[in-house]
Amino acid sequence: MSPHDDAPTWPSDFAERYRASGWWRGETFGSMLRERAEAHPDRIAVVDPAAEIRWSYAELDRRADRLAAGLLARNITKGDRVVVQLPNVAEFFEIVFALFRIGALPVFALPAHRETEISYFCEFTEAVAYVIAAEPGGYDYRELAARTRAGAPALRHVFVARGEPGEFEALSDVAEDPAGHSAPRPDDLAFLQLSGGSTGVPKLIPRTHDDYIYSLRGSNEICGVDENSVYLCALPAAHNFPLSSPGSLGTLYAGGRVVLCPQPSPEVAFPLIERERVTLTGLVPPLALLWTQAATATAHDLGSLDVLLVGGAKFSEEAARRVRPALGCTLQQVFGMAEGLVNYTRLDDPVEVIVTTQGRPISPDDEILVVDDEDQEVAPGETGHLLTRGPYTIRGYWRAPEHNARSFTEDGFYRTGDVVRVTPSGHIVVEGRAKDQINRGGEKIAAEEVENHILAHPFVHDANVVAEPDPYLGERTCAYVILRPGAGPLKPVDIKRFVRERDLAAYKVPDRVEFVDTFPQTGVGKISKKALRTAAARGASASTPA
Ligand code: OOB
Repeated sequence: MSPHDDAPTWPSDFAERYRASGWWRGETFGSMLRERAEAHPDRIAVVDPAAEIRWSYAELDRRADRLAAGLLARNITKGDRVVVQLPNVAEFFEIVFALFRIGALPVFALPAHRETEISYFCEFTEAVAYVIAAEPGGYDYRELAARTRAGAPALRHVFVARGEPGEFEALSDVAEDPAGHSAPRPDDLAFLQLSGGSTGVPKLIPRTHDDYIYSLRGSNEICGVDENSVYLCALPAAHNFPLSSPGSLGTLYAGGRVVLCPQPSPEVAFPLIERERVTLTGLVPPLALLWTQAATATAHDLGSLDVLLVGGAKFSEEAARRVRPALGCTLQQVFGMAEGLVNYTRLDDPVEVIVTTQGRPISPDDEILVVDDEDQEVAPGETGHLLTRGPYTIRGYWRAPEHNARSFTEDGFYRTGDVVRVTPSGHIVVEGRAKDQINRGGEKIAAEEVENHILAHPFVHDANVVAEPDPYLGERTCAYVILRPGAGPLKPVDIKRFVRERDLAAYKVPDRVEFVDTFPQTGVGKISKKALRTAAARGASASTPA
């Protein structure tokens, strides 16, 4: 099966235009790393302070080559899927570039994912390998791997990148002397990224070398990233924001230095910023708030920091105004999505634009439509649904034809699910969301997914999950639950525990559970999530979380 049967791609006239405009330049991640290693072999590419690792470009290139050879020897080849679930460790880049080089596709799982998510990724993508660290943060991923393998027949290998491999193979034992192999083409898929999603299971986002590298190059230009940049990777490395906006891959593209931060608290990050002379980093709004508070009292020298990117969820104007006074750097708001489109405020935008908008697109070829419920464009400046199409926005999810028919218009625009307006200066302001999702401080939770978990409880008749305001996270989850008649005595914590025990990412466990007798309905008799959200907002201010 050709990759294009799995993933809809750009029509040829668009592809030709994107090439002719110089957006797609025929680069691949494999060739990019090789070129940087040849141009400046000794410059440091990746710093992993916890493991005292400092890999030069030549070292990273050599390691990726050797690992690629070992993967090929294990019959992992072009187009194969490999689930990568690593904390912020140097080996993340080693394995990812090795996979890029042979054209195998990393599937980017997050460290928070548990058996529910990982088995789904392995089964759905028919992954042949799964890469973990043994027990970062005290959680044993080897046990998770053992459970996952039992239900995923295609999974032939589990590689342990850090720590005791136990019954599995250490990643360091995989490396071999390189032999020749064919390289992927620039228009081949490079990896599968995860969608935040609003459906029962996450969808997979197919990105090509051409399109993703263009988004890096564009981001670097807008964010001023060059070979002198030092990027602190504070968010989970595999997420699209710290990966590419401009993130660690953008920094490596520019020949700069990536410093891996094991966790994003000011206590861990500030000393690293001082020691490594970090020039830019990216944070979700709750962390940006925490950092601005901590910065006023810190003894660490944060003077090297030029740019703080904040995105993943709406950053309030009040918080945005505090960034420069507290951290002494320029704020860049980022409104992006793993499906493609990324917007940035520009470094030289007026302060008012930086603190009140979510920026404008990377590319002159990013097409933006703001439409009403009937897909008709609204008047300029009016609020509506954001649709987009462009040189680094996918034309469809991987192996999801039915879903694609809903998430994309007939002429290929992606329905972002975001509700926005565009200012006269062309900047986008995110006003809300039409998709059934909770954005918990940048972590996306599909309501339907959590509802399905609650519905599995034998005492539950029906469940609805909505967002409610939270002063720190922006939003948190509230589950409204109707119990079956005659159900035994049940407390909200019992529902939470039940969901937690289903072995899924902890951030998906509802923050608050409320039992009700009925759900509010709309005029046509459908359950009104809008009314539930209003009720939740009242409840959130009236009660502490159950
Ligand atoms: C980033 O990517 P995803 O795929 O986790 O989530 C995308 C969604 C957007 O559709 C929007 O609903 C929300 O996250 N979002 C924002 C936002 N940035 C993302 N909502 C309001 N304001 C913002 N600044 O979250 C992502 C990917 C690349 C760069 C930055 C963020």
